[in-house]
Amino acid sequence: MEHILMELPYKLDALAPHISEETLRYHHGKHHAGYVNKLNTLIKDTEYEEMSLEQIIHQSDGAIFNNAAQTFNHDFYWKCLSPTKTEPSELFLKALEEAFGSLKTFQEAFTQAAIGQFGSGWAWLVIDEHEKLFIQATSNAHTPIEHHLTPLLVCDVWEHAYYIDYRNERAKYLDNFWPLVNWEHVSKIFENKEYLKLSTTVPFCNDPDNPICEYLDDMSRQGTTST
Ligand code: MN3
Repeated sequence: MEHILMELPYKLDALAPHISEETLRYHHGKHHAGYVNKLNTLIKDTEYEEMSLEQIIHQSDGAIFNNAAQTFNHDFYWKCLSPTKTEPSELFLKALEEAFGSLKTFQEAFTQAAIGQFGSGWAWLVIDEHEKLFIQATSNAHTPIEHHLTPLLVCDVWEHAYYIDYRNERAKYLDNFWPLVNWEHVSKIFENKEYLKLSTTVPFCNDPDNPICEYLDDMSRQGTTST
């Protein structure tokens, strides 16, 4: 199974001025592509060759884990962004308010987690099996799906995500991350979290009558393809 670089769901210049075309060109075309290519090289003729990304993440370590997890994390990151303004759904907003007080206090706490992550990593909003929403920062390639948590939102805080546009000023990048958040995508995952929980153990749900299955299968297909 060869893993394929996911196509961006928007044009390279669509996120400007918040994230420039040059950043997207490097971040997607060089960094993300680099992880996918490296992964394909590393898994060739190994036990990981026929596994889905999620399976590799759960079963590998070292360079194979790093490149598989970075492939997953970037696929997820691009889908969390949108050039058009979106709003959280009522149901999701209510859950955010219950967990964090308000959308604003959630954003402040998430921003602090993103800025506070020492070195390279990711800031996430995740939901656990008890339906508890929380913010988590992970270092390097680490990802909540290692621990069977369902990610809802992510911000890439590796310097390559913001250095071209904001140099070392991660806080400025965070200010410019919020207007791009695809709340519709985040809300859609939240409202269908039962299926997503399953997806961390069953990568393909294959139910043609279920729209969320279709969506998950699309996500999987965009990351991988059978040869
Ligand atoms: Mn990155």
